[in-house]
Amino acid sequence: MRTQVGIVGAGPAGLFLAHLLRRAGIDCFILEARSREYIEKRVRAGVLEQATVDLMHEVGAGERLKREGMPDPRIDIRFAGGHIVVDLNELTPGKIVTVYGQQEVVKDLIAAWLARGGTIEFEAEALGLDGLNSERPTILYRQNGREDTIECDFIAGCDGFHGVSRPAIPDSALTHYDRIFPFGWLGIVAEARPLAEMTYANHTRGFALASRRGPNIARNYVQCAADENLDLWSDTRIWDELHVRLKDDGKTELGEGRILQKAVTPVRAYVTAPMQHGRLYLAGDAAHIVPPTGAKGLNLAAADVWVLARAFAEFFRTRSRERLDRYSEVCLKRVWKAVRYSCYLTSLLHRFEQHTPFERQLQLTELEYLLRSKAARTTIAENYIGLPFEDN
Ligand code: RFL
Ligand code: PHB
Repeated sequence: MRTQVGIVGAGPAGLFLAHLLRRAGIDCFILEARSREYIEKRVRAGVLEQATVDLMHEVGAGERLKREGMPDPRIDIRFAGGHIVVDLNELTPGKIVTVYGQQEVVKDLIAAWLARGGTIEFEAEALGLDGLNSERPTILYRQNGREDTIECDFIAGCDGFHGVSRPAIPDSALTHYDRIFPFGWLGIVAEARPLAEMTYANHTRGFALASRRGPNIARNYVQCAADENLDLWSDTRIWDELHVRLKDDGKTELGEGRILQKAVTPVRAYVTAPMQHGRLYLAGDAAHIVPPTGAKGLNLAAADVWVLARAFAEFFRTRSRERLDRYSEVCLKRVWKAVRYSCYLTSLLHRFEQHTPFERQLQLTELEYLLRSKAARTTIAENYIGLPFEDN
């Protein structure tokens, strides 16, 4: 079997890429290790930058998003010294973000892809990549207990942080940049009334975040240990911590309800450079992850493949590899800005056990400054709504 671009992984990166390639008349083959049901139910991100929303429309998968996406014109930050309102609409005129679950994005992209006659090989796990420095790299995969190979002009490694693509590159060809924060996030989805606004909290007991997935579906997080034992977190304890940390002392703002899902997420920044090797191009979490505080991971995946699709289109139109050769350099400039921002917000909002009183005081002073300075809030807003997708 042969294809122009072999895509490993049907997460947001792989699916957006497939749509963009199809529009450019480029043939691709998508392999996904998990079942369709599994990836459509995997609860993860929820904040879409406007450029990501625009991309959903551009690939013809934006209809439900338009109806059900929740435009979010502001974010709030609560801390001991007060309540910071970051008015996105005012600070970045006319720009906002949209809350829409990642699994809904994935569902819509899959449905639109299949509706156009595309195929996805589900439960087809890539086992290894070969010939990356040749003209015909191959993907070895297993499906229904059978092993098979697909020959490609190029391979797009969109298989997330734990995939096989990045490890297929000789380690000596890569530089890894890594920062593991000494805590995790315990995230829940609950049938409960969310807070009225997307609210982040810096509290002496730790960070908390109140987001949502619908008018009656809350998506909330509390800072916990990196290796937290979920058995120690009864539903009552979770709700109590959320009320305290979000300064909802009278328990009047945040509704409580049945918890549908509970999981711990690591807080980590990681970047590999370069994001390409021979005829393999990494995109999304396969190449980088960011702490969830900035809500950037899914949006970075979309930005990467937007650049990659244009580079493939140029190659297949003109046989010039000029854009492909610059892929990593172009993406990493934006990636590092998102890493910088996500680490900044993480440092600003979390409790660090090892902080000295001096460092804690600096953190509070930064929050106090944000409360008073429109310029400081504008910096947060400009990054939150997302830096432009750029291809040079
Ligand atoms: P994905 O989504 O991990 O998709 C990779 C796909 O590849 C498949 N795969 C393989 N397929 C074939 N063969 C193999 N050998 C394979 N190995 C893996 C996997 O099954 C999977 O389907 O990566 P992608 O496409 O790069 O997308 C990245 C995003 O998923 C990720 O960055 C975000 O979820 C991060 N993130 C957030 N990002 C945002 O932009 N906004 C947010 O609000 C936000 N909140 C979050 C987040 C991530 C979180 N968690 C759980 C890590 C909140 C949380 C809690
Ligand atoms: C979410 O809704 O899941 C969410 C919102 C904001 C973040 C991270 C996750 O920073």
